[in-house]
Amino acid sequence: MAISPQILSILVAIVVIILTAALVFWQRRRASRSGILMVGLNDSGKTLLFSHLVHNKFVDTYTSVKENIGDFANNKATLKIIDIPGHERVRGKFFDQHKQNARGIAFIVDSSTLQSNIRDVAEYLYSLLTDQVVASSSPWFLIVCNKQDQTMAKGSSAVKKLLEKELNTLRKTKHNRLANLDNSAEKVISLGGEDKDFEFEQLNKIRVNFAETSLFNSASKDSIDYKQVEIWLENIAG
Ligand SMILES: Nc1nc2c(ncn2[C@@H]2O[C@H](COP(=O)(O)OP(=O)(O)OP(=O)(O)O)[C@@H](O)[C@H]2O)c(=O)[nH]1
Ligand SMILES: [Mg+2]
Repeated sequence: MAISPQILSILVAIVVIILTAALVFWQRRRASRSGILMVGLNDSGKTLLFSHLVHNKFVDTYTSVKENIGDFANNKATLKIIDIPGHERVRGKFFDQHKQNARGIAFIVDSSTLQSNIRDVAEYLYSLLTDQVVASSSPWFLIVCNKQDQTMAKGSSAVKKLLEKELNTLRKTKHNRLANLDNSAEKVISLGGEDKDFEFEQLNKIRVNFAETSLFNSASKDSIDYKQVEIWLENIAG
């Protein structure tokens, strides 16, 4: 039976309305979340960045055992910055507590030790990007390449390449392992398509940006710089 052009155009209009409503609903939901989760391995600089953003000052930090929570306000909105301890044994618990409210995730990397820590850094990043809640709520994502004052520090484009290469390797090993487990009941989130080498741009729902920061330099306080993080926060606040 042929569908008349009038009915067809009504059907198309209904589909467009439903899709628009879904898009508006999804954007509102993201805008209603106010948490910015600061994550990363221990010693990467999360607590120091938290202190600069929330208290506007440098502090001597110690290994965190619980999260720090504070406000970052601008003229558009107030965001809740949550500094999650990097220690492997506690970070999952704190992340799980706050991930539902994450508008953004800032993943802090010590750019001066990345090469030797690359496996651990990539494993942690992989687990976040393939988290069920993260995959469905698609928060804004920022990779903060910290400790740029150190002479051995990698710049953001080198950090991006190193991470992409390691995530590509991880993706292959994890998928091979899963292929051997045919009774895996868990829903598994995959990291981009596998037809070519992994690039962050393949993540179509999660937009990953990069920033370079130096939060401390014993020789000169003038080199403290976290402007790119502030700009990212301003952009995602509204
Ligand atoms: N040179 C230099 N040192 C930094 C920088 N950022 C942080 N640090 C130092 O790195 C060390 C760790 O910083 P924290 O902010 O405590 O690190 P963290 O990520 O909170 O670590 P955990 O709480 O253990 O997860 C401290 O001694 C900081 O002073 C930086 O940009 N440059
Ligand atoms: Mg800390």
